[in-house]
Amino acid sequence: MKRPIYVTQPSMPPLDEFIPYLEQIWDNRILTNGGPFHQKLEHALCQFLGVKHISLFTNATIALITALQALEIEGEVITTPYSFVATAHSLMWNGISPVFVDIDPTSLNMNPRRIEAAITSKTTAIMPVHCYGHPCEVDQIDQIAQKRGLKVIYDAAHAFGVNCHCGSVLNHGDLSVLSFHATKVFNTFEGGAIVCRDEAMKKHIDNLKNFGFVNEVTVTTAGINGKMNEISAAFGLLQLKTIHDAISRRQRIDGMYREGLAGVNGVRCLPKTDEKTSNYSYFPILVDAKYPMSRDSLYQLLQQHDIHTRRYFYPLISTFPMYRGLPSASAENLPVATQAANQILCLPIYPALSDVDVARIIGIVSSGK
Ligand code: T4K
Repeated sequence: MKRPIYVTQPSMPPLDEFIPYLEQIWDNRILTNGGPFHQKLEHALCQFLGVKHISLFTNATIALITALQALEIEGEVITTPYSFVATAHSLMWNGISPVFVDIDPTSLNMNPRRIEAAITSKTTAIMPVHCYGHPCEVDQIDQIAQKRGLKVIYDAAHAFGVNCHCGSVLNHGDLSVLSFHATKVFNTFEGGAIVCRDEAMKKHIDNLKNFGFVNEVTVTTAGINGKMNEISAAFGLLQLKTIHDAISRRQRIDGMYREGLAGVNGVRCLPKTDEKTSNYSYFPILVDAKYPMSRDSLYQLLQQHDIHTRRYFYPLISTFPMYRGLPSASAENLPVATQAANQILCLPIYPALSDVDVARIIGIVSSGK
């Protein structure tokens, strides 16, 4: 039976290659709390990603919440409405008010030219998102933050292995947060991480993710339980072995879509990136009025073919009930994000997606039937 096609599917190494990892876990009976696979994965990821310190987490949402705690952020934080809802929720869980600024029409990342006008006496930080794994305008954002004395926490949930002009994009800002959810380029079933540059901060974050314990009898902060378990960490180590192949396969699919959709009236792809500045985690298209049907009709048409796309990120975070009353949440303040949310469609992209299926998707999008 033919399987449905999803917007993404996790990369799954052969099961028999995972068995030896499970045997070790069964053998030593350390299931969590910073066990041997956890230590190994932190080390391996620092090397692979080109970052100094990494703290593994149970998921990116808890990591974002903890990152804000680690930097003692309060008051207002400037962020983007064009993201997964966890970005703004992490602020709310810390009693912080999100202030939404519009996005850039080309990259769909936070528009740095909108930041300064949104700063008030209560602003303490900026939380941009490297949307679809495309680097934000990091130099401009970091410069504004420095000039105005603000912290920067990058939501880098999509940006595993992504570089900008000066190396890993994860080295920008005060902290960066990755997601290793099943739907991501690199996954540990559920998982996430905070990247930081100095050892004292890494210790502080490790302390926060372990209830605030510094030793058996001493609790110094009101921490949380954010630890990654050993099965997830072992799965991550196994995934790392094939990550280059997985990203290359995604790059090929990206190339096929770009070529196949180039002449389709009313369909726009985001600017082409290379293997340094992209991990090809998503393939977003913008469907405008020149296309023979609406974005939602195309979404439904694909569904009729058992192809399940996603409208990341529609609806905008700023339209959800807990945010829509904020002054910065109005559609007039966010015209570019509002338009993008109404036009966006993320097409399937994952290593196991065959060339034949990619060609079939291109055919449906091109012909509208
Ligand atoms: N910041 C940003 C910018 C994010 O995008 C995210 C998460 C976060 C923070 C928070 O990270 P975590 O706390 O999750 O680590 C998905 C993911 O659940 C979510 O992690 C992700 N962003 C978001 C963009 O996408 P849904 O509701 O679209 O997921 P779901 O379950 O509908 O999955 C999409 C498709 O993937 C399914 O149609 C089938 C396929 N799939 C999914 C799962 C879970 C599989 O084939 N296997 C699976 O195990 O949110």
